[in-house]
Amino acid sequence: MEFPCGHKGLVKWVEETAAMCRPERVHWCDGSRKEYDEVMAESVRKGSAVALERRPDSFLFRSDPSDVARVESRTYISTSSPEDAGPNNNWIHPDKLKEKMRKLYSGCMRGRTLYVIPFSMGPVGSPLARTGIQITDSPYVVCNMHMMTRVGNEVIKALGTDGEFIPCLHSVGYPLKPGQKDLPWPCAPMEDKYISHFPEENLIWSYGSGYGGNALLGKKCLSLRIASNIARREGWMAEHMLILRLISPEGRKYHIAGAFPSACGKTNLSMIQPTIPGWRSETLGDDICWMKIREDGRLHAINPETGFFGVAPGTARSTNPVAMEMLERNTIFTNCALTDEGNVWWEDMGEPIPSHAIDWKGRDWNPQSNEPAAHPNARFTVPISQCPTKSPDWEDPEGVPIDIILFGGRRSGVIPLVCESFDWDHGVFMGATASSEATAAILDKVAAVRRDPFAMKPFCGYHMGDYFQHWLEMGDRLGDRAPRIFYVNWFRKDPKGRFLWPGFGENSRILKWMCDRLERKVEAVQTPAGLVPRVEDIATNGLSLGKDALPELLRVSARDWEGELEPIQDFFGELGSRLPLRLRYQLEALKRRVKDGRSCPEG
Ligand code: O2Y
Ligand code: MN
Repeated sequence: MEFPCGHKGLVKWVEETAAMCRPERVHWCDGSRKEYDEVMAESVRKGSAVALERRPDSFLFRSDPSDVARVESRTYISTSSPEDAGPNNNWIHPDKLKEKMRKLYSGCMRGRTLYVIPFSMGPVGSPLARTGIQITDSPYVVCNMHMMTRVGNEVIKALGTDGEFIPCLHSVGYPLKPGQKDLPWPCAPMEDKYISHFPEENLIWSYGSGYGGNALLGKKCLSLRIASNIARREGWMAEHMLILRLISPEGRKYHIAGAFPSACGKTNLSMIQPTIPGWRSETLGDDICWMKIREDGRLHAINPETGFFGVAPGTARSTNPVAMEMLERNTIFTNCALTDEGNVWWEDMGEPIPSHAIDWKGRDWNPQSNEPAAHPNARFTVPISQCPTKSPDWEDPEGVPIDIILFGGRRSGVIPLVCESFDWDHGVFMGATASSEATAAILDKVAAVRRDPFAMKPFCGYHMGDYFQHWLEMGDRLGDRAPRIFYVNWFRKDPKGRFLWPGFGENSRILKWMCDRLERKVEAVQTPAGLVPRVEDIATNGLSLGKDALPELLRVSARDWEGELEPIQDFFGELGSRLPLRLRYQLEALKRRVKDGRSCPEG
């Protein structure tokens, strides 16, 4: 083994890991394009990837049908005490979990290369950045990490001889016997998959899955689950948020951080093209946001990633033209369909349906086939540098000052199109009670409402009650320099089940209203839910909305909100004594407002 690094702690960890996992060789990644091209070429040669004839420098991987998404049931927060992991996480004691996983790791890389990936989340040298070292036996992970993070020698250099790093160990969990033929997508059976986090020692161990959030450990594991713990200890915030810059016709820049559960159009919003004349926007990130209070007393944000790992199905010129342009070259596709021309295709792509394709399982497919050609969680991986709307400041190591925090969810009724919080604590209550309906595709028409506080339910690496408390304390420190908080719901429907709001670029009209609120240009209407726009303050010129649509979108019915109270109370009840008192007060205040609202004639 060759160790291109003078960091004794790192070398020792790599040596010990190699002794346990028994790879055939060890490769230290330098992050170069040459390295990416070689690892990709090897993946093509071995039959794991297909080079796409119709898209320059682009490749298609097909996963094992059992390994297609994050697996929350196999994801653990392993702390000494189960209370610290909270009811929002699966828990096993670290000693027991490590014993179990060491057995799985023993010899698990036989016949494979162990790659050492030094990576930085955030610009190297930024006061907000963190270093990780991922060990993996997956070439797919190496190529994706190249796009999603800053990989290589500059990270090793910045670490020096004793710098701090977060060890991230990953194996697909499929050792090869001598002479055994490999699979295109090796992985372990579900019962052997573990995505484990040890926040007390900033350590990540992942075994058995090669897919996305389970395997690209810089993303959900480090940047959210482990970072949320570090951020709490150190007084900053690691959030599941997009970052967007909106620029007014006068050139005033507004920075928006937004948390939305999956299937709410977070990536689309991060690449919004405003439809209101004179307004522009720039993309800073679509998934993760690290925020810290700086010397000016404001919250500054960076996106620690360098790429997008987005859902392909539904991405189209009509929904996200920016993404479609970005994906024209140098993109890794996973679980999309392959056309006979050597291109990718997916459902709701807005391109003609091919008369024949190879589906994500590698089978012949035609429009009469009973299954979708692309998996619903098929993905693209692409560098931010290719994004046509990227902000020139997307890599600013100091971050951008956040003016507006958005929460949202997908609700067909009750929740208005937009609502401003009365103050920070009320905004935290909005984030804490955020909810979304599973789409009909998932739950066969029954629109079940699920609580997804701050869109962090699967990603908060500690007790959710303590997380709420951390948000409250950040507000105390920010005082009058705190961003303003808004809740949006682009998905309200009329009684016939049709969306009332057109969404996409038109959402800029709602973002503009928020900016007008910051500038004190418009008043708002006080409702039990919060502060809602006056109909006349939303710019609707050029929109073909029915005359009743906007009043309906902004309507807050105390009667409807009464139905929200019990589910919130039940959800808060699950958090037990760690639910902050200040959120209990918020719930009581909401109850009072709803009761008072009901006694109004229009209640
Ligand atoms: O299914 C996966 O492993 C990907 S999950 C993911 C990927 C990119 C951005 N967000 C998410 C998420 O689950 O929030
Ligand atoms: Mn996400």
